Amino acid sequence: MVRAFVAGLLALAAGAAAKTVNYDFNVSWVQANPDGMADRKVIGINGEWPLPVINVTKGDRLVVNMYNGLGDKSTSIHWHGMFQNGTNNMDGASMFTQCPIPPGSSFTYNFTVDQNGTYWYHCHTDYCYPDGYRQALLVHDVDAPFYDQYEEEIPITLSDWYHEMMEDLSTEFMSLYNPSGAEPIPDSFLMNDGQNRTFAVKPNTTYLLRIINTGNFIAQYIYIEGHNFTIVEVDGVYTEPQEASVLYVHIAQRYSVLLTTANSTELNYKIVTVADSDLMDGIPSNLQLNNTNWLVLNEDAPLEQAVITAATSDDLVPFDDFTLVPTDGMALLPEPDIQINVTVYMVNLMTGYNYAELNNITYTAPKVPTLYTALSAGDLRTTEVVYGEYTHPIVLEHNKVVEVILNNGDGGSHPFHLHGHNFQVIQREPPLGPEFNSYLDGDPIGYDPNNHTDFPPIPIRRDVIVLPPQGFVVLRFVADNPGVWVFHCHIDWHLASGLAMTFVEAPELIPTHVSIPEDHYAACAAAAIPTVGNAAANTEDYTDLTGQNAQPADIPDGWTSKGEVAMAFSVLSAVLGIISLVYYGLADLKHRPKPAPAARDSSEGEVAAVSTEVPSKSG
Ligand SMILES: *[C@@H]1O[C@H](CO)[C@@H](O)[C@H](O)[C@H]1NC(C)=O
Ligand SMILES: *[C@@H]1O[C@H](CO)[C@@H](O)[C@H](O)[C@H]1NC(C)=O
Ligand SMILES: *[C@@H]1O[C@H](CO)[C@@H](O)[C@H](O)[C@H]1NC(C)=O
Ligand SMILES: *[C@@H]1O[C@H](CO)[C@@H](O)[C@H](O)[C@H]1NC(C)=O
Ligand SMILES: *[C@@H]1O[C@H](CO)[C@@H](O)[C@H](O)[C@H]1NC(C)=O
Ligand SMILES: *[C@@H]1O[C@H](CO)[C@@H](O)[C@H](O)[C@H]1NC(C)=O
Ligand SMILES: *[C@@H]1O[C@H](CO)[C@@H](O)[C@H](O)[C@H]1NC(C)=O
Ligand SMILES: *[C@@H]1O[C@H](CO)[C@@H](O)[C@H](O)[C@H]1NC(C)=O
Ligand SMILES: *[C@@H]1O[C@H](CO)[C@@H](O)[C@H](O)[C@H]1NC(C)=O
Ligand SMILES: *[C@@H]1O[C@H](CO)[C@@H](O)[C@H](O)[C@H]1NC(C)=O
Ligand SMILES: *[C@@H]1O[C@H](CO)[C@@H](O)[C@H](O)[C@H]1NC(C)=O
Ligand SMILES: *[C@@H]1O[C@H](CO)[C@@H](O)[C@H](O)[C@H]1NC(C)=O
Ligand SMILES: [Cu+2]
Repeated sequence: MVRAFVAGLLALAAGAAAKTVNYDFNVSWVQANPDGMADRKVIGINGEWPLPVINVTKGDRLVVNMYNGLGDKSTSIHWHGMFQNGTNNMDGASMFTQCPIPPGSSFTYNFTVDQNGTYWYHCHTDYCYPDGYRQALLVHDVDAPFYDQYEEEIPITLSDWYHEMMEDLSTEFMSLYNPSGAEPIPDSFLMNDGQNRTFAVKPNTTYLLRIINTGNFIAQYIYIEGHNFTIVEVDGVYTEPQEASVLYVHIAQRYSVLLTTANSTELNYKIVTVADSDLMDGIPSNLQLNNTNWLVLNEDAPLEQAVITAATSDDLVPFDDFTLVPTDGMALLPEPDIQINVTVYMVNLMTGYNYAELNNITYTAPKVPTLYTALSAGDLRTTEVVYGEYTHPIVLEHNKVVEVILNNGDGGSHPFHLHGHNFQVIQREPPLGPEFNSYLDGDPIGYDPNNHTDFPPIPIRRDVIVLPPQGFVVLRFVADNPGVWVFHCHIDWHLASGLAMTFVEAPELIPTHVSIPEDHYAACAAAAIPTVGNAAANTEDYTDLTGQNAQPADIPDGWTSKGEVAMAFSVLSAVLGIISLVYYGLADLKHRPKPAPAARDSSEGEVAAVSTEVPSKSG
């Protein structure tokens, strides 16, 4: 059946022009119980959940008319991995490229898909996709180098799952009672939005598995007993085939793998997923970290639960994606024109809540979506000042080579995503594998430009990279896509905590590259969000940011360590007569406190690195 579908596309590709794929999405709350443990409200489309998988052929135009029928929540759709070259306003990132679409409003997404591989779509407005608003988007390509090597495709989404609504979890998360920033622990893990999935397959037959982590928070290992994978695509980039037995798929990452089934129909094979418990502050005893689903070769053979020999997820050795090579052979980009050096920190600010910062900025949404500021600021659009301090804007000149040095001052791993591009990953320490947590033993170690291993001649490119605990990654891309692009951690808790910054790329070209349809402005009007002005919505003087949304102040000296802050705020809560509200421990050690503001320039507790001579523009 799938083959018939693909054959139809082949006929199309051979002669006819690319087609338009139309969807009407009426977004509303529906009930679901994917793990069999709790009925809950989820965000459905046209009254259904799981949501529709979107299939397009490379070159197609995708038009999605979305109506927000939720009644009580604003939304948007981000087409994860789509470069939106010339259609920046279709990127779906609320307050970056559009207004959040309020209940009762409609909004049309309309863009062409001229990329390869495996993608997904998800809400990109405060805390919305983990309520179920996410699904696969698959691009079919008859010219894929592995196209004639498989018989059928099998899309596989992995996700963590919560029984409580994001709305309720988020108020516990960002609160005085959670000064350590411990993320809510999921209640279960899903495959294709359910559990105990069976995939009927034929023996000795090759399939293309398209694996996507559509979760909120937790990375998962995946392997299939008795089989290996051959990786052929990551995040939309075809790769030279490489064999792997275990994959580590962090939030928003995708892998396409060829899988040849066993010769015999004697047994069914276990597809095993193991949640990365390193990301969790505590593991509730009833949480099923590892789950079994099955490749079914024989309907009469038993479906047994996997017996996991590894004691913890750390004993599984995953494939290191840094070693992959894109089939298009794109060479290492030259020395950068622009170098951005940012470090992840987890901090407490004056509200007493926990925030995430890149250097000293926790992303705080502007009053006007940044793209609309770029469109309305006239010649000042090329200056960073108009975008406000707390959106953490960096203006990138057209076609310059950009290098991002991303250091991790935190003890957790972070899956970083860049909109509008994929990037070359030219360095990562420690590597994915047994050494992954090895920098946790001492202070964080930053990238040293004078002491690094050789860059790969043909580096892997992808759009989500795992930043190791207390380690670093170095990324390069060309600023060849005029527009406003978010660079952020894809753990939704961390995005909400401010782990994001804004690249404003070739702003002088944005007005000629991007035009905003009427319905996009209408959504803003309905949401009472201005569409002209600087980040503070000032239309008179774009350099005057008075009244901009600002991050909370730093905690004054003397309240410097997170432990003390946690203590102070828990004392405060006790004084207020509020007890036993602390569900996740205050004694969290995973998140490393950032040094006090006064100590930022000293070496103590700082990310150690040698500074560089590259003509640089740093965040
Ligand atoms: C899947 O199987 C496990 C083990 O038998 C069971 O505990 C769980 O409830 C099942 N999940 C669903 C959604 O039926
Ligand atoms: C989608 O965009 C194309 C190109 O701008 C335009 O021709 C077409 O009318 C648009 N379709 C819709 C439904 O807006
Ligand atoms: C989309 O493609 C996948 C994988 O080829 C297939 O399983 C699914 O049935 C397709 N969905 C539709 C609606 O065509
Ligand atoms: C498996 O398939 C391959 C290629 O389709 C074929 O050459 C081989 O003989 C098959 N092996 C068995 C045991 O069926
Ligand atoms: C999988 O690959 C490993 C090493 O890469 C090899 O030892 C093992 O035999 C392979 N297993 C299968 C089923 O091909
Ligand atoms: C995309 O697919 C085409 C073949 O359709 C191939 O030539 C090109 O190298 C691929 N690009 C990437 C980034 O995978
Ligand atoms: C299938 O059978 C062939 C020939 O007996 C063997 O070489 C191959 O390893 C088998 N493949 C699997 C997946 O069992
Ligand atoms: C598998 O899950 C069980 C229960 O959740 C846990 O005790 C065990 O350590 C897990 N194994 C791995 C490898 O995570
Ligand atoms: C961050 O540091 C820079 C340079 O020291 C300073 O100019 C800026 O005001 C700081 N921003 C915040 C939000 O603290
Ligand atoms: C260079 O880096 C290596 C590996 O990270 C480290 O062991 C070594 O001490 C560093 N050398 C210098 C001179 O900093
Ligand atoms: C965007 O399109 C321009 C012009 O066709 C091209 O040069 C550039 O490489 C594209 N960038 C991306 C990220 O697709
Ligand atoms: C990056 O910034 C950090 C903190 O300001 C500094 O210690 C480090 O030397 C810088 N690294 C590079 C490569 O510029
Ligand atoms: Cu993160």
